[in-house]
Amino acid sequence: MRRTNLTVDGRRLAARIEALGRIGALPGGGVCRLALSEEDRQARDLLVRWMEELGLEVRIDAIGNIFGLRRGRETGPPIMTGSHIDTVRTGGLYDGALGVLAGLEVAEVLNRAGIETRHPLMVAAFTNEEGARFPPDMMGSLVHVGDLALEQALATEGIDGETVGSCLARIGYAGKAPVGCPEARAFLELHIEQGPVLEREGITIGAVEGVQGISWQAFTFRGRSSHAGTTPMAMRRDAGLVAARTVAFLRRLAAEIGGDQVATAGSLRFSPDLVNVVPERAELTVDLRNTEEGRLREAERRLAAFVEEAAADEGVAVASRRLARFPPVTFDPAMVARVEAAARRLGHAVRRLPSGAGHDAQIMARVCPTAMIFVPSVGGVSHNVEEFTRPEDVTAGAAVLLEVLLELLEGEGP
Ligand code: HGY
Ligand code: MN
Ligand code: MN
Repeated sequence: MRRTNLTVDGRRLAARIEALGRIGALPGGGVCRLALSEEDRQARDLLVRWMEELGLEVRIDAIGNIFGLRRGRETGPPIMTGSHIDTVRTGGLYDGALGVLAGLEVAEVLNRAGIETRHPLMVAAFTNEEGARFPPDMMGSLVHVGDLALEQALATEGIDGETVGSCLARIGYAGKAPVGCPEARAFLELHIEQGPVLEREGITIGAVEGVQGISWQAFTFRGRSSHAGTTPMAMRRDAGLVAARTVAFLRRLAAEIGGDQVATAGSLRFSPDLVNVVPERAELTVDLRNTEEGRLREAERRLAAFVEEAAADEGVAVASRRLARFPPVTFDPAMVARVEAAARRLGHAVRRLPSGAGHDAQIMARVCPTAMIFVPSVGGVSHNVEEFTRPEDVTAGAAVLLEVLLELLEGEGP
């Protein structure tokens, strides 16, 4: 039985998604709003304006996390929702933005209905969730929960040599509010699935049970540059070869570990990167993920052994650097059950599933009861300019978010 007949306005939500998506819009479609870029600044400015128009009290903390507070009858820890507005280079309209803007939609529904909830509602946009420019991912929420020191985050150097601190200051989002507050009573994140499961099964809502473990490493291979024409093959110390063999090994590694194991070589750069010079240096990133920690560790072990042997065979030195490491996370069962029950009350097909992608909820789960709501990604595609979720599914996800938040805001559960 539904507690109210409040409904979200899908058109209003879609309009905000479109408006935000125009910031960093790519010529052929899609969005590029790398963390702390000029595009991120513009998106942040728009979000802050929307929050202020909704009467939310805006606070920006020292790592640039943006929080919009809607007061309740009682003070104390808020019920928090939200996600991120930074994107990868080939981003879409929905990854992150949906969760933040659906949170604004919930605030607007409550405003228009003149409802004062028991607990405060807080809508969050965490800094640098993607980690694509400045690893690790989920940086803003990690600092928020106290598992990454602010100084260390600010000193982080990005793939372009800039630091988080200098970029944050440049875009004007090195906020005055101390990091780590407010404590949330609970956290609920709406997000696109970014994978094929819900669409393949014709299901509208995912009640996400947890997030798989993530391991990001950067490998630097150092050989010797030499002439492509005069250097006999047996004399080469080809850093590029070792990197390329490692990329090929990843596919075999994922197949042999099996199960949910995935392995990705996302970035590979040679130096001096010239057609007639054997590469003296190769820099490779590896992203390994698994729902089971033990298997993820085995994948890391086998990768390290392969890299060691391949480098030794070629007389190449290798150094590795950890960019991010998150164990698998299980969400609060009662919160997951609330998502499932709310979806059913609203008449939507729902199933439980793990998240293949990392999310701020994965980090917030360390400090409060947390869960996620998924909606389908057309073609299972994301981190791709073709990313798309049907409007009716966007509206359904926001409706489930509203339904569960209303329960939490009136004090049921956490
Ligand atoms: O990498 C991830 O899973 C997320 O998009 N940051
Ligand atoms: Mn995301
Ligand atoms: Mn993403």
